[in-house]
Amino acid sequence: MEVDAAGAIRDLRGDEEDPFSRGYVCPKVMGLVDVHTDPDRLTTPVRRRGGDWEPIGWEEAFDLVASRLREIRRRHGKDAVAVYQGNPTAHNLGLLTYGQLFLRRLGTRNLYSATSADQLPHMLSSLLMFGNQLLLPVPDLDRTDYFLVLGANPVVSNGSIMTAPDVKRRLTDLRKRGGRLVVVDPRRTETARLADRHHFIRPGADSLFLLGLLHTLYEENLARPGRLRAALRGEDELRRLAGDFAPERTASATGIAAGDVRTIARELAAAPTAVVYGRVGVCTQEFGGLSSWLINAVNIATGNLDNPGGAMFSRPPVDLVKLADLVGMRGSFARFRSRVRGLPEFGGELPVSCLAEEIETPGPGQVRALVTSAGNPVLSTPNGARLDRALPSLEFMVSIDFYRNETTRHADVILPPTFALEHDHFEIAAFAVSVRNGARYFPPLFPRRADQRHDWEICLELASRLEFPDNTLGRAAGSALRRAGHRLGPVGIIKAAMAFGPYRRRGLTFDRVARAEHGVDLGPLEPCFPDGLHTKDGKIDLAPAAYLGDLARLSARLREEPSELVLIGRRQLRSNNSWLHNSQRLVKGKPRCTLLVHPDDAGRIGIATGDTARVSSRAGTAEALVEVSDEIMPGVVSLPHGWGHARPGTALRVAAATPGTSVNDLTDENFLDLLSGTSGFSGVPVAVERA
Ligand SMILES: Nc1nc2c(c(=O)[nH]1)N[C@H]1C(S)=C(S)[C@@H](COP(=O)(O)OP(=O)(O)OC[C@H]3O[C@@H](n4cnc5c(=O)[nH]c(N)nc54)[C@H](O)[C@@H]3O)O[C@H]1N2
Ligand SMILES: Nc1nc2c(c(=O)[nH]1)N[C@H]1C(S)=C(S)[C@@H](COP(=O)(O)OP(=O)(O)OC[C@H]3O[C@@H](n4cnc5c(=O)[nH]c(N)nc54)[C@H](O)[C@@H]3O)O[C@H]1N2
Ligand SMILES: [Mo]
Repeated sequence: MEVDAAGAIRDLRGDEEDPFSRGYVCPKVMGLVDVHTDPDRLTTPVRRRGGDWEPIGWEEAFDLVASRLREIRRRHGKDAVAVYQGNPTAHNLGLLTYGQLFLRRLGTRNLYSATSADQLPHMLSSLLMFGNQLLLPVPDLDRTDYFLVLGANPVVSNGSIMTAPDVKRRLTDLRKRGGRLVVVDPRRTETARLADRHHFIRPGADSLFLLGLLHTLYEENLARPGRLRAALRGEDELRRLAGDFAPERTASATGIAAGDVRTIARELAAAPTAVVYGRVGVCTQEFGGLSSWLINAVNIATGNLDNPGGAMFSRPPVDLVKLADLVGMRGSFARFRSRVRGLPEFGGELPVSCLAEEIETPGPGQVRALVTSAGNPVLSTPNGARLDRALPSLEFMVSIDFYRNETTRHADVILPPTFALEHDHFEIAAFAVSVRNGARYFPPLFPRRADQRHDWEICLELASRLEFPDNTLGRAAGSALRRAGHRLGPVGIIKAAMAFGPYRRRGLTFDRVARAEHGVDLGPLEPCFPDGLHTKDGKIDLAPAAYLGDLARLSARLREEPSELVLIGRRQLRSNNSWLHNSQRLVKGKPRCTLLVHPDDAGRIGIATGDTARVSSRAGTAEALVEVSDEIMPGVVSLPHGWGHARPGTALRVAAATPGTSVNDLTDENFLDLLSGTSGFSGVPVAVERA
């Protein structure tokens, strides 16, 4: 870090001696510096009075929030208080520890998070096949000979459920050592440009493509599950059902020629090691559940699950899988259903697609209050516009966030935590899904001011005030919790968790990690099955009943006439979901929130680059700037998410000057993966015309 005489940050550089990142830093890093110094960032609590905001003290803010939430719970029951947790939770030690203590212990069924707008299908397949929602397979990127990427763009996203700093170099290395990269995506992405081959696929058709791969593997007698064969259950069933999905039969629905599918299947089987990897594009679509299952099934059928160069499992120093087992959180599915639409619970949470209707629909169990933490669901969830309209009807809303943005502007109180550069970091989640085992601790880069609070302190304080009945005994218990929490802190929890971790015998303690200036390298991934399976019978279920039941929905879709035009998303290097657009240096340049349209479609519609198009879906209408390009598949248009900063009442001056359009004013809360409840951001039917 370079700091000038006035104490301002001039430059941030990577750590070249970090064995893991080798000095690579994401281009968004300077954006973090901008957030740190952003005059729009809140550092003290604020309270809304009508359209005006006034700063208040922490004591007053905590009192207000605790008394309002208590009172609403007393009148309407626990389910009347909903919770939404956003994406930064996963990288925030305080929110992963004390955040869960407060938010999950509110005891509401109306628990929502970005999970159901993201990786839920992967967690579901891990639960149903391996017995624990956190046993997430990770591609062994540095050792594989064949990398088939479906619905992911790691060159831009930097890898997701695949911690792999400088993924671009790793992909180039793969090809240098003679390996092959094949990308299947409705857009010729930045990752596809590095690939040996790229195939367009119709959005939502991945499960048909994957069934075509399985069909070929079985029909041509190429399936070789190898070492894990004895641990498999349901192989005959899988083989039988794949029999119905010959690639010749599904080619028109997927847009991928049968010959190409067969070639990929043969290459997967012939490669010494190979791995199929799928991310957001295969999850947030109509058949996200089936897709995740089938990705695992292909990796198993080719003998690549849990073997070097295939899909493996990280072993982090904080063993989340084991901890989840210990505290009874190995996962759950459809234990209960949402009140209004009957969508299934997963891991104690309900799909975020049903949050708005749970607020709007009267009756017992109606949501009356909302706590949001590190999330911006108005911009990031399907039909965010409907949620935006529903939020003002709440009796009370509190947001733990340092921005007054499209969501938090509806709050009655905003409790701003310190920002990432003002607290320490110990990545639990990232190393749980890392392509190489490791650990790293970062102390804070800047001290916080005395009047600032960390996320964990805010959550601990609210838990202490809310957890117990409002009597003398309750208050004593609250103080005891507060004292214990402050004594332990988030690091105390890490220390305790590491004492249960897999490296304790090798003497890896928190202090050792903290002292290792460049991080600790714990070596390549190692096989862990069948011992590491968490299923009751110790086997991998290749044909879970939930998926078999969902195949009829897929077959019905195969018979339907496809929509003429469908919408997908697009991640961009200088954005991170909705919250880095208040950084001038990240938003400058030509407008990026553009609607990509294929030249054939543009010609038919009569629009050209630079025109404004009106896009409409069942959910709504929005205008967007057109960019004609053949990098997008014919019949598909793409709009990035996280934009739409023109809403009144926010305090984001830079973002408001380059607002863009929110794609989630077009996505549809009724268009989703009905099996898992995951939001459908890909393949939304739309109409486009010249505005
Ligand atoms: N159409 C479409 N929609 C999508 C997606 C898509 O691909 N297409 N992607 C989906 C995915 S994968 C995700 S993960 C979700 C993300 O959905 P959300 O998590 O709801 O949205 P973010 O934009 O990440 O909002 C993060 C919020 O947290 C705040 N914040 C940042 N750091 C911290 C912190 O340390 N503490 C606290 N308390 N607050 C913090 C920011 O100010 C911001 O308000 O969006 C989903 N929405
Ligand atoms: N720069 C940047 N980095 C990020 C983020 C960001 O916003 N900006 N967000 C972070 C978050 S929260 C996450 S979850 C990760 C996500 O990480 P990734 O999943 O790698 O990122 P995406 O760019 O969403 O990749 C999804 C791809 O799926 C394709 N796609 C869409 N529909 C389909 C389909 O039906 N089938 C197939 N096969 N492909 C489809 C899209 O064209 C896109 O290329 O990235 C993280 N990193
Ligand atoms: Mo995400």
